[in-house]
Amino acid sequence: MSVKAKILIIEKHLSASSLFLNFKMVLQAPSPQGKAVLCMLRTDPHDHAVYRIRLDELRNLVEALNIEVITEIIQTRIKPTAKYCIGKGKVKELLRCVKEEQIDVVVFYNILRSSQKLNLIRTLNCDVLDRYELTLEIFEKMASDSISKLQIEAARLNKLAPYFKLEAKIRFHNEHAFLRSTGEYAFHNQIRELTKRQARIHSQIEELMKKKRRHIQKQRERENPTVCIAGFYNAGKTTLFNALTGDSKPVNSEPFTTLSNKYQRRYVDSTLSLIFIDTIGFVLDLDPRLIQSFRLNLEDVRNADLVLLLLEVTDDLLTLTMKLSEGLKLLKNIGVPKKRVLVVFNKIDVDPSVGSEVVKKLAILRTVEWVTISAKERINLNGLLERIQEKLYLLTAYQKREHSIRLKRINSEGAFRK
Ligand SMILES: Nc1nc2c(ncn2[C@@H]2O[C@H](COP(=O)(O)OP(=O)(O)OP(=O)(O)O)[C@@H](O)[C@H]2O)c(=O)[nH]1
Ligand SMILES: [Mg+2]
Repeated sequence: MSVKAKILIIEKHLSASSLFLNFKMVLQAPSPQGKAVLCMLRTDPHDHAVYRIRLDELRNLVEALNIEVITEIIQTRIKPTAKYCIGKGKVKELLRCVKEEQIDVVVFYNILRSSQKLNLIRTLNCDVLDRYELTLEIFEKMASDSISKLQIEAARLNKLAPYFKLEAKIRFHNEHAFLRSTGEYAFHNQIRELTKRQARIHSQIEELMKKKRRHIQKQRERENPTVCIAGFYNAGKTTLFNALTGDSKPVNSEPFTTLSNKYQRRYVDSTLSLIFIDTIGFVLDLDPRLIQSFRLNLEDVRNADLVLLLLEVTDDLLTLTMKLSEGLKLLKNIGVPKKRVLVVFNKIDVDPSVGSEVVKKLAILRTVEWVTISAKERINLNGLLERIQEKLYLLTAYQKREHSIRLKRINSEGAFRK
């Protein structure tokens, strides 16, 4: 069902009580289908290559929803317009294309403001999604457990609440008093219900967060080091998790096969066991609101003793460079410093010579530690385990040293104050 159709349904039901029921229906509506146009506003006129990688990723995500991509419309402009994000002339071109090709959905790479989305839907008369909403559509398709569903709903409400508020406000202002009109009462009622729902989900997530922190604390007390496998979707995180722990979690070439974290112990020897954690995949230009909504998953990444940043050596050099620097930046934003990261280049089985060549060319690798493997063909997994142990040993030694320096400093400050 298209967003336009969903809005029409809401507009048909004018009683105050049915308004909220319909709002619920929109949140649970089926994914978009059919034919799509990709649209992007390129704000850097000197960008001749990176935008292509971003658009290709958008295309992959759209195709993962079984939507056929008919064409792409790109505009270069320093600033987005307030009304449509792209300029008026481009909107006309888009409208022509939507009509001629009978397009069902226009997918924007740029994140749209509520007013821009509403204006585009009204002008184009078809469904309009941005990168954030598209990612959520895929999450929804792949989600099977209640925690993932809760986090998806939180993320959806974060983005959709302002849109619904705007939509309800416009309708309320355009409406005349009549027997079945929604009126001011219904508008405020809808906003109140929305805010309540957001607050309820927020407190449920906070409760789960407390539980998770207690669990992490217990794990720390037992002194089992945790190793988190992070990276972009499809990098092979679950394949590596299964290969290292003997588990058999689902592996798939579709994006976001893993949504909720998976845990498994691996005994390295009689004295050491490691807890491996498989996590949700990253996407390029991850929206901070999505990070915030998935903080339950990311708490494990933040608290892990070591994070493996998994990358596909099969990507071309530019994509690999982008993913590596974005991945490190994302981890830093979550609270994981570079010294706690080990970069792992996966899929070297595809073409070992290309793999080593690409890795040599990545200048950034002078400042990070890395290793090459094939999770699927189990190449160099022992080498990876050795590096993990080495790094964990250094990190604990480092942490102990930092701790004693901090203690000394506190003691000396105390002595000085006396
Ligand atoms: N050739 C090759 N393919 C691999 C390797 N590791 C994983 N794959 C393939 O890559 C695809 C994605 O693997 P997953 O393990 O599901 O990747 P993921 O990172 O867990 O993906 P998400 O859960 O979607 O984030 C699958 O088709 C795997 O068979 C590898 O070492 N070599
Ligand atoms: Mg996975």
